[in-house]
Amino acid sequence: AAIKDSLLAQVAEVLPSSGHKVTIVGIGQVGMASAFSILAQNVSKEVCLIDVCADKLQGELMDLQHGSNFLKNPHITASTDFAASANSRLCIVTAGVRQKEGESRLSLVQRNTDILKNIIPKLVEYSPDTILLMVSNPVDIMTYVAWKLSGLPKNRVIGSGTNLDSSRFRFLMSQRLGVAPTSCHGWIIGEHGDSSVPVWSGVNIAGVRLRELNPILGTGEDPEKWNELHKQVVDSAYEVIKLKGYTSWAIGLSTASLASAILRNTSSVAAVSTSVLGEHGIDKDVFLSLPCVLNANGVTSVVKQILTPTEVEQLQKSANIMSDVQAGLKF
Ligand code: 6V0
Repeated sequence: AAIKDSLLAQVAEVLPSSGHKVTIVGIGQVGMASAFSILAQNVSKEVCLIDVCADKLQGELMDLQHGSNFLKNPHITASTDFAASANSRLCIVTAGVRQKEGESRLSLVQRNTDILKNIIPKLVEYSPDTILLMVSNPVDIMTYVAWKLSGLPKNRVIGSGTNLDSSRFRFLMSQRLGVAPTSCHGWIIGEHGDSSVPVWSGVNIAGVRLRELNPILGTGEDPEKWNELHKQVVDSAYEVIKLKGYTSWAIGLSTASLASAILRNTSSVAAVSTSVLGEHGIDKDVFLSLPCVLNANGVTSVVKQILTPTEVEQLQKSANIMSDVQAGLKF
């Protein structure tokens, strides 16, 4: 008899799935940073990688599998065939082109829309109950495109949105104040990109609103120039891309934290891209980030933030930009 049979007396079948399967489409810098964060934090132990590049898939698969001893015995698969993604609870889409130095996210729009046409219908075919988490840029438009292509209800098509921008903002705030980012409360909403909106009116530590300490916080007149923080957030991706060619670790961690909220059904609030028609007076059918309650049913509520007239105006401007870009899309 084989050693396995001499060693083990089987008493029951192993169940085929944990019910927490995550598929990641696109195994470039962002896809792999997301996969690594999800596995290292044990957000899911069942990860399927999909890409068009078979050799790279095999290489990344083996490299991750060789780390299994340091993880929770994950079940990792990799394929160019979407059949491998079947029965995923969550599909994260990071496939597509990224910005070159100095290029804006919006310039990628038609190229990445064409790529999504080959991806989204297949994901939904194999996992009709899935939640889609879009990361490819321009992420707000790609979330709208994925919603259109998928036929899924809006609550189950989510963009990673300004969760990353908000994290960048909270890091910069923490640097100024010497308080941990998790205790620096500040939200960036709207477009993940050049027209994002910092909600200065709500920025607080332990409920102490910084606007009460300094009523011109975030404006051009503020001698402490807190508005520089938002400028730095907007410039972050340009800066990192100029220095290392791409961004990866922060977006990977951001993606894993959203995946955790969804798979663990936590109902935590995160700034993600969702349908904003009717919110804050927006009359366009576009996706932008607002603070959302995230759980196993996707986005189940949008937090009605109390915004100033200037913040509402900026948000509506973001919505108009998205709507104009969407009007020119061919799909
Ligand atoms: P990358 O390293 O070039 O990887 C892209 C991957 O997509 C490659 O492995 C390609 O082979 C793969 N790919 C291309 N077409 C297909 C297809 N049809 N099916 C499957 N796979 C395909 O890019 P990187 O990982 O750096 O960026 C990926 C996307 O994420 C870009 O659009 C970025 O702009 C975007 N980002 C979004 C962020 C966000 O906050 N939402 C942050 C960073 C980057």
